Amino acid sequence: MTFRLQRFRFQTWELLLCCLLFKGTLALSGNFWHITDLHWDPSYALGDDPKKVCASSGVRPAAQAGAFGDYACDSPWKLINSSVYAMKKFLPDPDFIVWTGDDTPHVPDRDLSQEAVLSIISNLTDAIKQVFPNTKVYSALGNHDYHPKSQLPGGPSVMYNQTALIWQHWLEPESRETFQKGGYYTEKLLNKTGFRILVLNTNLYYDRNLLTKDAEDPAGQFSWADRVLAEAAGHKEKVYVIGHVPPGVFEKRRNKPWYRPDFNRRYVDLIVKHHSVIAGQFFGHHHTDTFRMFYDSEGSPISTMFLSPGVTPWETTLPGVKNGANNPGIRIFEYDSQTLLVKDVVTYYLNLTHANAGWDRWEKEYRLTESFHVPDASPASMQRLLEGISTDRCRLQKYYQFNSVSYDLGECDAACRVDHVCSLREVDYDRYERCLVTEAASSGGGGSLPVLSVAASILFVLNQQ
Ligand SMILES: *[C@@H]1O[C@H](CO)[C@@H](O)[C@H](O)[C@H]1NC(C)=O
Ligand SMILES: *[C@@H]1O[C@H](CO)[C@@H](O)[C@H](O)[C@H]1NC(C)=O
Ligand SMILES: *[C@@H]1O[C@H](CO)[C@@H](O)[C@H](O)[C@H]1NC(C)=O
Ligand SMILES: *[C@@H]1O[C@H](CO)[C@@H](O)[C@H](O)[C@H]1NC(C)=O
Ligand SMILES: CC(=O)N[C@H]1CO[C@H](CO)[C@@H](O)[C@@H]1O
Ligand SMILES: [Zn+2]
Ligand SMILES: [Zn+2]
Repeated sequence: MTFRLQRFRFQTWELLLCCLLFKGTLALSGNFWHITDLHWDPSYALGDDPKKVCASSGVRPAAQAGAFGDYACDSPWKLINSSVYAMKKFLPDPDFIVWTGDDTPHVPDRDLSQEAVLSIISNLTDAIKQVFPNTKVYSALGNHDYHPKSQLPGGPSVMYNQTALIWQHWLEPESRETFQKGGYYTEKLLNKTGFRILVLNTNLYYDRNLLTKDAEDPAGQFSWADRVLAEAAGHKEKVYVIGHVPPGVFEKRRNKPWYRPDFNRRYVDLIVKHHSVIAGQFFGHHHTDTFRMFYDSEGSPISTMFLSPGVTPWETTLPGVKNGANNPGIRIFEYDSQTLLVKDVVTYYLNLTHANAGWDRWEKEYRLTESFHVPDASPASMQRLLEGISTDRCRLQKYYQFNSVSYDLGECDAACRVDHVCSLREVDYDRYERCLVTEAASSGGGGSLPVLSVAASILFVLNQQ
């Protein structure tokens, strides 16, 4: 009797203690949504001719077109709406939302205008605002959020002004000032002392941007960021950096960088110099699910850039990419609200084929710590994950499936492994080149890879003629 009573009391204590601990961890823990590359195509309409379903498919037929879209097309409104409501369903009250741009369809400039681009940005903004009326949104410009696309200027522009107006209820007054001058801004994260967010306009560094190609520091953004981060260190702040076009190289095609070389170098230097205050970098543009590592001069991992998957399923037209579509994805980051350390990453997705067949259910695709057996998403853990991807076939395959948001369930072969591992590891272009050589040499299987690439080069040359 007494024993049982004692035991019962003990359990009550246990329960109490447990509750207290649980409350403690809850208080330390926050979460936010990251969405990117929604690419709404207002022209999407089902019909008899698969080539006429959407303007964004170009000359490609939309062979599997359904209510939620097609892998050759950008998002119909139904998919946009569905993704925003899925956010509400899985996490209706996030601390904030990170939205990293690209709202308009992949169509020639002649089919858009300043007004058309602004109206698309405005419509998507309204959709997010309607579903999350009281949530702070940090919004970065993508290269498709401008007309003509990718030509974002390194100085004042009517479009920066108009976009600042569309986003004005999300912007502090001082943010609007820098936004009007260069499309970037910084604020205290959620207006809290000790926390900061840097919203960059890295479209200024994109090699397709002809307006900034001769500029040393377009819109003065680098020197501004350097100053803001130095001040952040002085104030003992922790900082998140968000933007659209990432530095480094695309992982789905060899040797495909985005930034001009000088800008790429300068970006890496900025992160290395200020890594002690930077708790995470969140970017888009790839439409794929991947990440990039940054190291100090001793080779220790010091920062991670998370590249979140896009909502649009649109198959890239970039020459040399095989199977370049993806399922629509959205993602929650869980973080330590005292340090901003990223603790976990949970990705949700819509199987587009399923959705079009009447099963429009967003589902959890994976949780980082569960699927890859890492304790958190710190730079050290992400480095461990990268080493796993590099050396373990199973991990590589898992990473590869998630990379396309479970669209491409095929095998990542030896050349594919090198492309992914080197782009994850080396943001610097020269180091990436060297990585290709050393990783190919360590790929094993003797001469099969060189023979294959020689064969591919010959085919390529033949094709050119
Ligand atoms: C958006 O999605 C919600 C939830 O599924 C649905 O109730 C609503 O009708 C949709 N609206 C549009 C315009 O598709
Ligand atoms: C943008 O707005 C600011 C403040 O209202 C104004 O001073 C500036 O001239 C505008 N710039 C352009 C390019 O329209
Ligand atoms: C941010 O905090 C300051 C004081 O810390 C306050 O004056 C200001 O109104 C706050 N801004 C918002 C948007 O809550
Ligand atoms: C998506 O749905 C299609 C059609 O039902 C199926 O073949 C495919 O395996 C599904 N993908 C995943 C990752 O479940
Ligand atoms: C919030 C909002 O204005 N959404 C509109 C965006 O455009 C689509 C398609 O025209 C409308 O259905 C939405 O109501
Ligand atoms: Zn995009
Ligand atoms: Zn982009």
